[in-house]
This record gives sequence, structure tokens and C-alpha cells, in this order.
Amino acid sequence: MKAKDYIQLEDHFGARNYAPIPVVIAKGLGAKVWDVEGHEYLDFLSAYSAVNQGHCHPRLVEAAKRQLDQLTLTSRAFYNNRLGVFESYLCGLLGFDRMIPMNTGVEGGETAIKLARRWGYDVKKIPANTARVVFAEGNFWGRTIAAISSSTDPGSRNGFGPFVPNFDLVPYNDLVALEASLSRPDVCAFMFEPIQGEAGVIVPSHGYLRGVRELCSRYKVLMIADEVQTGLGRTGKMLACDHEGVKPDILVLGKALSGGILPVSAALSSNEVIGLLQPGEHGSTFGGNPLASAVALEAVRVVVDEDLPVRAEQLGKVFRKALTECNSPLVSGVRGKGLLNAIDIMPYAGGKTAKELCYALMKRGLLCKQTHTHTIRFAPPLVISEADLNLGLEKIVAALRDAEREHASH
Ligand code: IF1
Repeated sequence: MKAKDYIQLEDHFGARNYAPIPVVIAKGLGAKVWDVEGHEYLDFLSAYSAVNQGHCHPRLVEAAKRQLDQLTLTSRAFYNNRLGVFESYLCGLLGFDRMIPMNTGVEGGETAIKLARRWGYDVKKIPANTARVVFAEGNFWGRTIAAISSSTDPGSRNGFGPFVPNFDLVPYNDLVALEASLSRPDVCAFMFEPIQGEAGVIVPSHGYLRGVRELCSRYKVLMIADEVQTGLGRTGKMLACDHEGVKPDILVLGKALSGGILPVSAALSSNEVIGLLQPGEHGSTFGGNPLASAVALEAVRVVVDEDLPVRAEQLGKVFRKALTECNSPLVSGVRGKGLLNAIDIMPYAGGKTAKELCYALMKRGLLCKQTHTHTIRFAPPLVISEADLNLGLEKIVAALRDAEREHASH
């Protein structure tokens, strides 16, 4: 079968809830993927930061294969010999008392909100069924009814109402607005991304994270950091909150928690918060399964053993410096932290923009994806070699020069 045959199958039998770039990937290793025709690409999206460790990391594939021959799923009706070992390692590494293992990132977010509401009622004594959760405009934490209920993106919300009540919104990176919202006595939590991913890699002012921490402590509101995308080394620290030495009350992880092998997420918190849950009050069929626990333990160990946060920090500086110094008139912004970066593209050649540049980059052997109309997010695996990063930069600069020439002759 050719690429077009695979595309036709998905187009005929699948939902059209995506508009993928027309490449059919069949193999991945490290920072590279290959399509069904054998063409090689540098992956500068990393499945939206789920393969920080690189595609098919040998240690993760080995951990999965080893566990597959033993046991994959028991349900939580029984104990298994992998979950507790994973929980103790992750809680110890990140400095939390306890965690709840789930599967997708959005389940991690839902878990965090349930924990915060329960804490609001049992500890902050908020009247039953009135607890409020505050979110930042531009947030993205998934596609469930609760997640889209907090969204400010019409594309995520329209046609899916009615929505979950008692969700409030404040502008991102605005501590004055945040304080006004948190001062309400019925607010139990503020859930936010330390860097907004889908919104276009929005990096808040230095001091914002510390300001959020101080306000949440002052008004007795739980600070929930959604690090599904920014966590596990992506922004140049183990957690994006580490850039300001801030510890959230609840931490949500996902994506790279399994290195892209299978869905693994978690909500980590304190005895005071997680200790409130009684048997039967939360869970998931696959949450904490032995296969996920074995793979996730190894995935986090790889982040630590290969010093991926430091790599992201160093290579990110190389990346942003090169893109800034190329001085392309089409690039109106370069921003990011670690290896979570983005550029804003001015419309060129009669209305072309980020999407067309992504197509041009695909033809040059680099895969990335636009977010909203004018922004391209670049997020290669954190294991990318400096040589491959520079190769990727050459492709990006060459595609920008082509676009500049096309714009000039238009
Ligand atoms: C898709 C976006 C990114 C996330 C943060 C929770 C979740 C996500 C900060 C939920 C998931 C994914 C969803 C994925 C594409 C990708 C994405 F473009 F959709 F918005 F990364 F920015 N918190 N983000 O970024 O995790 O339930 O998906 O495991 O195709 O929808 P999930």
C-alpha cells in the first residue's frame, strides 16, 4: 500500500477530527521517523511532547517486552508487583507524598479537579456542591466535557454543551486578575500550565509561578500545575515549576511519563489531599496497570539517567539563538524554554502562513505542526543530537528563505 491508500482508509472509516499533514509514518527511532515510502524525517513535534525520550527508546521497548511476557493488567481489585515500586520512585523523585495513576493526561486533570473539590469541602469547608475552580484563558488540558467546559477556544467547545458549572477564567500571566478570582471563599483550586502549550508556547513573565504560589497559599486555594506537556525535562528542568523553585499542591503528569509507549498519567499530591479519598471513590480499569507502571518507571529513569532536562536547556538555547539570528522578516516572534519552542510566522506570498511552512518543512524532511494560524511549535525529542538539531535548524532556515523569496516575487 502507498501513503495515499493509508490516508484514504482513515478518511473513509475514521472521524475527520484532525487535519493531519499528509505523511504516513511507519517507523520511529530517537529523533527520527520514516514514512511508508522510506523517507526519513526529523520529528520536531514528539507527539506533542510524549516522546521526550525519543521514539522506541531501547530501554523502554525492553521494559515493555519484559513485562508483556509476565503480566499486563490485573485491575486494582488486586495488588500487582509493579505499581507500588513506580509510585515510590516517582513520589520520591518529585517530592510528593502520594500519587494516583491514570492513563491519559485529561484523566490526570479530571483527577486533580476531583481531589481539589473534595479537599475544598472536607478541609476548606466550602458548602457542598458549590466549589469553584479557576483556569487561565487559553488553557488546554484535553477533550472531556470538563476540560472543554474550562476552554476559551470555540473550536473545542462549540456544539458540545451544556458545560460543567463553577469554572472561572482569568487572563494568563496576570496576578492581579488571579488574586481577584482566588479571593472568593468558595474557590478550591487554580489549575494552569506553567507554559501554555496549545495556546502557542506562551511563556509567562518571570515571577508569575512564584506569584501564583503565593496567592494560592494566601487564599487557601490548591495550586494545580498541569505539566502534562511541560513536565519531565521538556522546558529545561525536570518540571517547569522548577524554573522558579515553586511546588504545586497537585501536579499532573502524562505524555512522556511513558515515553510514548502507552498512555500513562498521574496526579501527585500530599497526604492531606490524597488521603481524603476512600476506597471506591475514584479509579480506572487500566490506571496503574503493571505494564504501564513498569514502562513509566523506566521512562522516568531515562529522563534522569540521560540528564534530559539539562540537554533540553542547552539545546534550547542553541535553537532559539539560531532562529533569532537568522533574522527572517517572516518570523515575528521566537519564544520558549528548553526544547519547547515556537515561532510566529507573518502571512506571506498572498496568504500563506504557518501551515504552508509546515508542508514545506515536511518536504525538506522535518515534521512539525502549526498551532492556531500563525504559530509553529518546535519540540524535538530531548535525546536529539546537537548535529541533528543543527540539521533541523538548517532545514527551518532554508524553508524560511524559500518563503522569503516567494514572498518577494509575489
Ligand atoms: C490531541 C493539543 C497539545 C496537554 C496539556 C493535558 C492534555 C494535553 C497541557 C491532555 C494534551 C495533546 C492532545 C492532542 C494534541 C496535544 C495538544 F494540540 F491538543 F493541544 F499538546 F497542545 N494537558 N495535549 O497539552 O492529555 O488526554 O491528550 O493525554 O490530539 O488532542 P491527553
